[in-house]
Amino acid sequence: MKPNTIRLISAVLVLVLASLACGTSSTPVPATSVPNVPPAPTVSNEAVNQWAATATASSEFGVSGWIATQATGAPDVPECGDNAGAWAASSTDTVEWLQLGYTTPVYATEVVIYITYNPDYVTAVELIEPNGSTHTVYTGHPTPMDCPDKVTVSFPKTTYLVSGVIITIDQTTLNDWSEIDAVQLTGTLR
Ligand SMILES: [Ca+2]
Repeated sequence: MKPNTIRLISAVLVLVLASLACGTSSTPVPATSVPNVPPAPTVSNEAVNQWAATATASSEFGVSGWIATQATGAPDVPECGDNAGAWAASSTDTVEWLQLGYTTPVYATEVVIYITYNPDYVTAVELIEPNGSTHTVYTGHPTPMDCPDKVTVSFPKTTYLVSGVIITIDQTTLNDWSEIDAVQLTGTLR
């Protein structure tokens, strides 16, 4: 082989190798993953548990302790007994009501009443729609129970939104206070 031919072949080989090397490094890597796209906002159908945000009552025993708003928020009475962290009426032998408001209206399925002194004198539980309409979901007679007690009132999911609860207690046969520490509302957003 002539030297010129050898040089020509060598030059071609160098060019081919160089182009292969360049091609390898510059070839775009095909996309193998889909970019993260945030899911469209959806209304969850999971249960929402809420503690009361507001509370009023037919009467209140104290000026800071035992007032209606002591039944807002999560339970904070550590053990059964007469405790200022719960709501108590002004008298011990009356029929009284406690009305609670919740931040997020839900299609309700359950109300749980935390009673930390003299349960269970609950005689009615009503649900309140945002427009003020009320629906009775529980009625009963005063039935003394061990203290403390959670009175759970479950019912088929409402067809209307619920933003409040009214609890009626009957202390006429008790002649002592029946105190409510907290009230949880459970439901779904749709
Ligand atoms: Ca409380």
